[in-house]
Amino acid sequence: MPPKKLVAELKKKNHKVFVVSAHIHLEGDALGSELAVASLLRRMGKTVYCVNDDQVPAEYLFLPGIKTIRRGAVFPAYDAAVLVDCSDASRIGKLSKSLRPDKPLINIDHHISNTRFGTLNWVEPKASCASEMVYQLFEALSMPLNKQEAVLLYTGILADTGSFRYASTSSVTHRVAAHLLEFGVNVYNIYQRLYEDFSYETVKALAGVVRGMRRDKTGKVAWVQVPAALGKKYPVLSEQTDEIIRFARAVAGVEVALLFKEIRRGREVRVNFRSRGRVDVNALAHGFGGGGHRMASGCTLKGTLKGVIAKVVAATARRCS
Ligand SMILES: [Mn+2]
Repeated sequence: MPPKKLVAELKKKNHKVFVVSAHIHLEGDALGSELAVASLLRRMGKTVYCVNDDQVPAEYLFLPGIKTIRRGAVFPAYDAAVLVDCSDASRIGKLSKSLRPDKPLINIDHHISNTRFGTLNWVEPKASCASEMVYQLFEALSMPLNKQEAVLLYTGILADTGSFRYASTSSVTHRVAAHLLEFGVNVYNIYQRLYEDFSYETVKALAGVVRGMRRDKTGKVAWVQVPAALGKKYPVLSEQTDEIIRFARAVAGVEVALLFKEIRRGREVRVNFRSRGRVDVNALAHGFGGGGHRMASGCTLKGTLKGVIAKVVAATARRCS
């Protein structure tokens, strides 16, 4: 449950204007928890601005309230800021520069690598996702959920648990999800929006990425790559990290699956790590300046696609041996 101090902070009368944000590379949990927090605060009588440095992926445009999100690099004037699903303040991108040191910064997150960057920190590494935590925030404030908020939180849970498959899925997760369904959430509709709404061309491109899968000589490390040109042509490829990486993780004998996405051609590569359980990929990503969870993590590295792959695969193979 959220710390009492955090609940009190949200309630403070002199906190009239809130800004709410989440990490770049927006996905279901970031968006679901951000919009649900914003909705909660508005119902408490606050003025709320949702601002993100990154664009909203197409498959999430159905989320209730998605149009209230502004894309920008600067926050408007505010009394308090809430960051959700961020292990570090830098995860909100350029916006982090406009966080005001004289204003409260509320950190709600479930990453084990969280740096406790806030003036108030609520970090639950055991929570399956930030949305599960925001559900508890509604409870702590005795604020009954509405259907829109239930859709947001359910979408966050679905996205971050890999549709209730990952080890982070707990009995709490299922209990929360069960309660959310009581508000009339259409499970099948949300599933289709997230996972069965790709264009024919996109699925063919995805098949090409899977065809390009490689593994090291031990068979413990497998990886797929999305060069910048391909990512630009099919943006979904750079957003559907889990959908792509699961092919590499599905190979028997693989301990760690990797996805390399070239963000800036020849200069910058995003790396996603997924573990089968034995190797702590949070520690692995940490070694490259990133982080995340024990089973799923990421980092961003400078260099060419080829160079980054060689370096990261070698480091990963060492951890697997
Ligand atoms: Mn999350």
